[in-house]
Amino acid sequence: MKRILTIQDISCLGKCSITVALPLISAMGVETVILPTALLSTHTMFHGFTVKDLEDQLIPITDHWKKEEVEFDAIYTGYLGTEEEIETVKKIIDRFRTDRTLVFVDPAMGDNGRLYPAFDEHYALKNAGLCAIADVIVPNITEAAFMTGAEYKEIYDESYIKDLLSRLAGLGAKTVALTGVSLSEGKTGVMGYDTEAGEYFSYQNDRIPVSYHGTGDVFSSTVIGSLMNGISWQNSLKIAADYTAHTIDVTRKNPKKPWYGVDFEATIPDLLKALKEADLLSA
Ligand code: PXL
Repeated sequence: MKRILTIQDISCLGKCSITVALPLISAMGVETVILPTALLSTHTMFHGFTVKDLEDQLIPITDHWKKEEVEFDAIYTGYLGTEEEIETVKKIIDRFRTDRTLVFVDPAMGDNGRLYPAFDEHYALKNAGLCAIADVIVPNITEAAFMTGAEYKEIYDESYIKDLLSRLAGLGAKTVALTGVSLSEGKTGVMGYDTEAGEYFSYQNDRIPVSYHGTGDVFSSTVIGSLMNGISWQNSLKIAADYTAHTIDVTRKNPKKPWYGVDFEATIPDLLKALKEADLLSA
């Protein structure tokens, strides 16, 4: 069984970061080791949340793992609360990376043209430094613009997206994928670029006119889970885009949905079906 390490916060209530990554990636048949960077009562879209920084635990925990000679097939990082955490995470990647470790970075820090309340432009540049050492990165357009100094646009064409992809590639990652890319009216999806093969990949779904918290984490967890199942990066992006769109649709139709996250628990069987079909196709 493949084993991945995911480094992000635990938001006890809120369906994001580790409480999405752990169930989803485990359900996809991949052992998921967690390194919690902070413990929050809820995610930061709630008012009055509590937060306990766990920064001082990161090195002691990983020291212990080193003694146990544990190895990871992938390291997946998500929301990291502070610049210091980013620096520590870079050191941890350095310590555990081998020739066969896939380093996957979701620089979760903003959306819709704005950074989340906890972050500023300096933080975004630190995250660009983390993306530089990754094999695969999956920012949205907001995060890409803040990390590369490009203008954030809501109305754009494919050449704007290709320019963002080339700026992201310039940071250093091998495969770059932009999420929340709309290439025609009523559509949304993902566009990726493999710097080694010089290949683009684009996939669009119908846009569902609602927005829920945690969908970026659902998308990223599904991409890394698919990659660990031996699925190509293009098909992994497609499976994740379809699964995220499907989960948003199911959530939207639930009259009793909580406001703070999506009903990914209800759609896990559909994800596993898609994964099985992809495996069969590539066999
Ligand atoms: O889903 C991203 C995320 C993760 N963790 C925390 C957050 C957010 C987004 O706001 O607040 C604590």
